[in-house]
Amino acid sequence: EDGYDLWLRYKPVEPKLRAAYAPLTRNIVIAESPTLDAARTELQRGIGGMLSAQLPVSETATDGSVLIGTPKSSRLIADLRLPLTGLGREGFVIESARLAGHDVTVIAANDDVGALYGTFALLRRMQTGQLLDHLAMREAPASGLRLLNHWDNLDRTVERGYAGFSLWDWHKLPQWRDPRYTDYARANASVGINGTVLTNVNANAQVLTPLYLKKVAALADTFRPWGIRVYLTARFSAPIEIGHLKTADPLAPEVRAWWRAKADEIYRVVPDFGGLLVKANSEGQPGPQEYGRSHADGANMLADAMAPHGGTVIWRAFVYNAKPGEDRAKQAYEEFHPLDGQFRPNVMLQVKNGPIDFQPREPFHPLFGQMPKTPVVLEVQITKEYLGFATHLAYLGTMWEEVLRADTCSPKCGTPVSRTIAGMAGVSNIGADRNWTGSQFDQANWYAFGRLAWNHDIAARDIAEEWARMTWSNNDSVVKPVVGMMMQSRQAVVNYMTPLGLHHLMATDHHYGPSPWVNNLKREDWNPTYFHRADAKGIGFDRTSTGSNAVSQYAPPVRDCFARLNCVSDDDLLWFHHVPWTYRMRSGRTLWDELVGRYDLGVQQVHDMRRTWDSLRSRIDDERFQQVDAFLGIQEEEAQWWRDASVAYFQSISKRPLPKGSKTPAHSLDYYEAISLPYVPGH
Ligand code: BDP
Repeated sequence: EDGYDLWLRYKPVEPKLRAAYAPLTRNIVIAESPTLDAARTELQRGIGGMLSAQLPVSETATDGSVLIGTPKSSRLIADLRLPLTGLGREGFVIESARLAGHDVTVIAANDDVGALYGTFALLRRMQTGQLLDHLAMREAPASGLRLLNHWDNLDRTVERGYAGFSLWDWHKLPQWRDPRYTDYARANASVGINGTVLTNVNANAQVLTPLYLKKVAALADTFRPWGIRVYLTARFSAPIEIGHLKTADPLAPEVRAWWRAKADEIYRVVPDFGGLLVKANSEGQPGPQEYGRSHADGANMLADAMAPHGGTVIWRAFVYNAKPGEDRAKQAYEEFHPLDGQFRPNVMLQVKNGPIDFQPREPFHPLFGQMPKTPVVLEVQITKEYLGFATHLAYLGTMWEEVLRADTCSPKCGTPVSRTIAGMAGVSNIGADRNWTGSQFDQANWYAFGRLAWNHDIAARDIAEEWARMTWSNNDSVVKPVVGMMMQSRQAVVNYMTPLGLHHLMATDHHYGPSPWVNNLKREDWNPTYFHRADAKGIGFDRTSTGSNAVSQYAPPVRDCFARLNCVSDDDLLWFHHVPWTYRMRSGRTLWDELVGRYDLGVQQVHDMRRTWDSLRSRIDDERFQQVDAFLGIQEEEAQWWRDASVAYFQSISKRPLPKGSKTPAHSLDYYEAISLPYVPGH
């Protein structure tokens, strides 16, 4: 058990369940197609593992048959006349049915891929110990785009990757198709992920050359049966770099022609290519603004090239180059809000969950709900760039649930972010490590991303429980403590890194460890001091009308709440307000005491997780147990480091005594400021 099998372990179930499942899974009635073959092999693998039984293919239905397919692929399913309308291509029904006098289980869909998703849903039921009688399930995805974004470079390094090198072994493709590609696709399909962007948003035009497109095609062929389309990132200056044009101006006829020809070429090798993801005019990436054109001009030009093939252009809203004195949090809204309605129908706008950059906690991005004419994709970061990399245990289901449920009040209150989006994109945490994600618990974030992208309303706790049952054990004595750890883990990170709405206090560039004191970087908005603004009187970024007025970008009821001290939540307080150290919090403590208290709590929470994990020693297989145990040890040390460094620094500014019971940091501030790590992964 090294974690390779993810949540698809298919371990033998307890005898009682085996007795319940066996009569209902005697054989499988299924037609042949690449996707139905995938469904069949997966079900056979699952039954083989869980029930130690074969699942033979049968031509006819008997008692205990599992029928899988579509009305088109199966006469029997067609005759059952199941209610498949409204399910789209990807939805499915699972029903316990009676067929010619036999008790059978039917997994039916309009398209093979829906049948595949239904098969995984049935397997999940079994893996989580639920019964298979009287089934009447009906599911369809909440949105059509459920996309992983790999920030993988062609040299196999991964930007912000903490799980080893890239899975894509470009050098050996297309001839060598690593079997891991299929396992990757299985895992994605099992949670409904239906697209993958293979390359980094900080893009390299080489991937669009014929040499690489052949390799891309090999990956696309491998993923296709599992319902996954490939996408690539497009470097906006590619016409110059690989097309030898003098310009990449989106309105120049030769540039438009070049991209049209490129799109034609891509679709010749990958007929179901998903589309292009673009980061433009952000952090040094080229874009249309260099030619005096807008984001819409750039996106539409690419969209016109893709349209004849049914391809999509996903344009990122993560832009910043704020001028001195301007609030970086406002820039995306300012640039994109006026463009609503100007994009071609095959353009989607991909917006990060919060207005700055994947911080442990941010308020939701003001563009959600406010681009009614543009399909908006919610982008979250699965890889934990700002949450302790692979070693810190932080279950992000709770973070994404928080943003999905945030009320945009656009067009009216009661409109959560989940109801304003057309898809979800997750920056992948997957690499070539045996356990895929760099740690056992980070697998849960891949899993939770897929589940929430499929169904924006499932509770993070339920997802954690499913995952824990499939990954660790179905025994409640394991599930309960594991879920308990997961559910408090992200808040613990917030507490020991950036409590009460603080943000961007991480070390320069690689973002590992605390550096709230940094104030000398070239750009104002790279400096932690720019974000926390601590001074003798208080701390926090005033984003109300007396400050940057970023609150004005939200719908009035949201704006008014964020702007008022008696309405804004403690969690967002210092994001929106500069508050005196002596300010009385809801807890009755002063802000200073509360801040230190949160840092202390964060450390305590990690300590508690460690104790909980230790109590599971005898119930978890050794290899995985040891790794988690060691990582929690690292996390505890580093939580203490974060707490001590931050408290020492803020105390040097507030000049206030620590609250009673709170310990003096182990070292002086100079010691923490002098820490510098020469080699840190992922940047
Ligand atoms: C930031 C990362 C940087 C990415 C950027 C992005 O530090 O590596 O390129 O996001 O999303 O958080 O483009």
